[in-house]
Order: sequence, then C-alpha cells, then structure tokens
Amino acid sequence: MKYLAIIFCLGSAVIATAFSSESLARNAESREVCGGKEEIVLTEVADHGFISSPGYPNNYPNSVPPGDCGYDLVVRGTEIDSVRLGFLQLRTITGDYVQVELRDNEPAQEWFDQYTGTFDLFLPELTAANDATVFLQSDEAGGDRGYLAAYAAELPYDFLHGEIEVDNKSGPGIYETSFTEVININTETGEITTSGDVNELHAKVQPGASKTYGFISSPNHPGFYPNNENIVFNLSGPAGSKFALRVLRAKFEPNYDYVIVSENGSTLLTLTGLRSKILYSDTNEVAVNFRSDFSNSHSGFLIAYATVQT
Ligand SMILES: [Ca+2]
Ligand SMILES: [Ca+2]
Repeated sequence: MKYLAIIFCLGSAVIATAFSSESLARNAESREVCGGKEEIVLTEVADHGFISSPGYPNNYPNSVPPGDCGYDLVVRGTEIDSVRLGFLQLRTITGDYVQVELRDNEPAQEWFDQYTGTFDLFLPELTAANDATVFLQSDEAGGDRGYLAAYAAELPYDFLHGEIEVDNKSGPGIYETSFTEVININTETGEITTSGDVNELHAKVQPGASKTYGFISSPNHPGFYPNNENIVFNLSGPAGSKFALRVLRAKFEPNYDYVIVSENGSTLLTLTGLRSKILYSDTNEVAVNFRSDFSNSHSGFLIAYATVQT
C-alpha cells in the first residue's frame, strides 16, 4: 500500500467471519433478493472492473440486509498489492446506505464509512487499500439508483515512479503523427466504432457489464503506450444524460504526452497525473484526446466512464 486515502475514520470494526446456521440461512435468502456477496480477486491479468448495487442503473431492491449483498475486492498477485476504488454514482435515500470498508496490512488498519443520500456531486475521493468491501443495505420501502464504482489494482511501484529515459527533444517532429484514430463510443446504443484497427480496439476500450459504462485506456495499458499516438475517444450518451469520468491510473512522459478531456471544444481537464476527484460533463458528449510524441513512453492512463441519468 503506497498511500492512505483520507476518509472519515470511524474506528476499527471487526468483520464477522463466523458462519452460524442462522447466517447461512440469511445468506441464502439474500442471494434471492440481491445476488449475495461476491469475492472479486484482482490479479496482474484481471486487474480492473466495475461493481454496482443490485439492478443498477435501475433502483435497488428493498429489504437488503447489511453485509449480505456486495463485494469483497481482494488483491492476489506477486506484483500488485492494493486496490483503488472510485465511485461514479451513489444514490440512496434515508433508511438505506452504502457501506465501504477498507483494510490495510502492515500496519493493520481498517476504516469504514456509510453513505446515505445523493452523492453525485461530492462523491468519496478515490480510495486505496490492500482490500475493500462494499455493500448496500436497504429497508423495506423506497429506493434509488444505488451505486456504480470502478476498481483497479494499483500498479507496481516501478510502473508509477520508475525513471524514464529522456531522449533529446530538440528539433521538429514532436507531434508529427500521420494518423488520428477516432473511436466513437455510444452509451445509448452500445455501439463502439474506430477509424483504426478494429482488432486492436480491445486494448483501448473495455466495456462494462452494461453498455452505459466502461473503461478507456492508452493502448496496451498498463504496458507502455506506443510513440506517435493520437487517439480521440468521442463519448456520446442519451439526450439529457451526462458523463462521469474517473481517472484510476495516469502516468505520462511529462510535458510531451498527455490526455485532454473536452466538451463543446472547451477543455475540462488536462491530465498529467492521477486526479482523485470525479469529473462530470454538462452535456451528453465528451471527447478524450490522448497524444504521445516520438519518444519515451510510460504506462499511460485508465479512465472509467459512465453515462449518468440524474
Ligand atoms: Ca429504502
Ligand atoms: Ca513521449
């Protein structure tokens, strides 16, 4: 674990692990209501994805008992040792809540927090821990959309902080790319098209379980991106919706490689490092432009996107 997220510390809670016959019966019942508790193991190969409340983006069910329905995010790898968690939407009403638990080793520490209300505009900061648990609890009546969160393993230290060799940057040719790849992502129809090689598309776009959200990344991420890249990701969603973007990883050659997020031609964000805050568009159309110059690359970026209906 390389840094601690700053969240409210409510003290350390002991997570019950004993299985009584009563809790087993309760778990069986909960699986019918909300799918039960799922363990997601992050490895070097499967290192990012989404979790959501049951039924998302439709309303979550009623009468979901605390702790029975949700996710344990567990990191098991020789290179990776912790997970980042970034919410893209979080909506509950009084009587219901989302609980987030973060646990670290060496020193052993634990935090948990509960969220009730409409957090779209002030979602929890990007958090990180050795492992995490997220679940939703609901009472017997009334609900909302619940939550959608992206997770990604933190990259090994060398990926994040390793020295990059800097070639001589003098002279012309820094951005003489001959081809701009345009990737169109439509979260209403689920259609994803590219003006480049369709066989390489999976290395740049990874749709989630629903067509309304997914990941975009620099080519080959978390491997090093190629030189001379110019990729425009055009995200469009249904009329009246907006986009939530969450940067989970970012590492570029300083000053020469970058990502610009724009809307209606105006820059919303120039990305050079990890940005912990959520980024919302005002409209249903956003462009994300990745550029790299002729030399020196790094692990690039991983951004989670989601169409958010408010
Ligand atoms: Ca409720
Ligand atoms: Ca470069």
